[in-house]
Amino acid sequence: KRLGEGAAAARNPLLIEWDQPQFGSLVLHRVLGEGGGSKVWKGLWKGSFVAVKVLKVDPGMCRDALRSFVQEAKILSQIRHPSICTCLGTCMQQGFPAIVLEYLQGGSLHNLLHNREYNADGQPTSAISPRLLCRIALEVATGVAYLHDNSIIHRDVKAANVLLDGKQHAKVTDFGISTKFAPEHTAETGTYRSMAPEVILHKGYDYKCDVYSFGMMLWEIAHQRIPFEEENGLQAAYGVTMEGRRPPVKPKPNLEMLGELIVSCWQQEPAKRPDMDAVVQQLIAIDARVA
Ligand code: ACK
Repeated sequence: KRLGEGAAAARNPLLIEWDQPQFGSLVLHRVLGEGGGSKVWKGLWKGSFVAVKVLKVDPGMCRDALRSFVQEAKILSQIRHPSICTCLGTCMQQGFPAIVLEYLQGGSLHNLLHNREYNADGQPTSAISPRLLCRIALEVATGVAYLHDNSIIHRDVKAANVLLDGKQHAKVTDFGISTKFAPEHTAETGTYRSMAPEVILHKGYDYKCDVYSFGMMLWEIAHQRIPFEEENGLQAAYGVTMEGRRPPVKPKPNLEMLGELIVSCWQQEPAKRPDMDAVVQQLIAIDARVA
């Protein structure tokens, strides 16, 4: 398949922008995965691999899916940071709305933490170094802090939305439900296990919902386990909101220093959580001390 062919886009009522005519030479190779109404392809453009996120357009598609895809494209094309997956261009042609992203070959942080090889005793065959994990946490924190500085709330900070490049540097992705800050956000969005209580309860929320989700991701990094793994998403959400429950904090060796930060990030009261700049500062200090 080739993108960017067909001047029909110009006559198209759904055409939002066709801002990157140079993507005419982009070739799609294979599907990397699907989810949330879009498919991600691995492609080749000007001799480099790229990831192409294509909205699945079908007759039953709701307007919201298109709206959030356009929102993601807009947000991504306005931002640039070493810890955010770079958007190389967008194409909003009917039948083929697509976002072209840098290709990140290292897989997701979720995959790094949870899909490891185990020996016959159920022990992982190799340990992930605490240094690498602290560096990844710091990189994600700088990416989210950058978003907040640019008035963007990610709203779905979690290990599956952090991808690693060839040198295992972390980049935040998936801006499908990100939003420009407005004081009265109430819509429920995100993923139950990592969603802040105020978001689950449809209360007003702000940047601090990302701090909560970051805290939950930090717990996942420090324990290399899924939070509330014995419960389904709804049970976890009930425990978090109604009972103030959180997973027990007992970090793996050499990651104990993350414990206090985790607890401060997921406080019930958003105002008591640190802002992302403070989280970055604390992670810099931890990173310098980790063995
Ligand atoms: O977890 P994964 O291996 O990484 O599977 C998902 C899949 O596409 C559906 O989202 C992968 N993916 C998303 N964006 C990129 C990217 N920029 N580079 C490489 N893989 C990506 C994601």
